[in-house]
Amino acid sequence: MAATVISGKEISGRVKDRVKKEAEACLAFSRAPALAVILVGDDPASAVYVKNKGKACEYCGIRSLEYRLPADTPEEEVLSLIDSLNADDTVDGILCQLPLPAHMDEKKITNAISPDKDVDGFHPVNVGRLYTGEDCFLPCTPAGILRLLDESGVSLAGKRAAVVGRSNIVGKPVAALLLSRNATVTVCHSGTPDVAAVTREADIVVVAVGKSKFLTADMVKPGAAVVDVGINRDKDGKLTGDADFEALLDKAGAITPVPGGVGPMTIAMLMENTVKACKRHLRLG
Ligand code: L34
Repeated sequence: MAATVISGKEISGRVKDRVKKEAEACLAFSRAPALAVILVGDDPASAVYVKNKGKACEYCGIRSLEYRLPADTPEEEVLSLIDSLNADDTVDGILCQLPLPAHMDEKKITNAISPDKDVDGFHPVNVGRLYTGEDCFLPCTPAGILRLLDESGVSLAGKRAAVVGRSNIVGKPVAALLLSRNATVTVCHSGTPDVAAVTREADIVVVAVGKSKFLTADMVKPGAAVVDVGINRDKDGKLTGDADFEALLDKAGAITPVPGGVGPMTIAMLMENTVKACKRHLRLG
């Protein structure tokens, strides 16, 4: 039986419709939510993602402030911009699009954002809260993955989950979230001798390694749910994920496509976090 294709486009559309209503409530009460996005340099993929974030803000009624800085901007300049945005009571969320140019210290910049405006959920305070199960800003891609699974009726409690990739922005936090939902989680990485042996046991496979068609059909248990976080561009500029989508259609129970899967959910979760930050700042709800 062919796998269910989980549409991130559709699910993110429903999330954004709800966010839009909440943003209207913020506006009626006081002011629209506001998100500041800092983009340093001219990485073409980052430019696309930031553009998509701006479009989503417009749709949801979130005021978007974009700061596009040249690649050779001194680190201190970005830090002082963040300081002024931290101090600005009309700004609810701040994010600095990654990756940053090589001369900048990503940790230093991420840590400069006030935890109560950290709508990316990258600040160590929010990371710690996630791990200890406290209320926090969840990182957008992991939160989007959980929402995709929930909305598609994939249950997590008691299931085996394999996460392939251990980055701070996807692999590690998605593992923590799956664990918090009572899945039994294994995280595989470049030092794992036999990744396939782990993924074959899993009911849910999340793959975030940045290698086109890394997850092949023989690595997946029949009927498993596959979440593809990869965005790779092939020779002709076509987007491909980290999973062999075509082959997995006949093997998986459910699978997310690329594009139109996790990417749009990342953005929808950012919109949710921004409204959450705004409601807190306004002491609303
Ligand atoms: N600070 N940096 C910060 N926060 C983030 O949450 C991100 N991320 C990741 C990269 N750096 C970041 C994003 O915004 C990845 N990411 C992201 C956002 C949007 C999309 C993909 C990744 C997206 O819109 N994807 C579309 C296709 C886009 C295209 O045509 O290239 C999709 O349908 O998957």
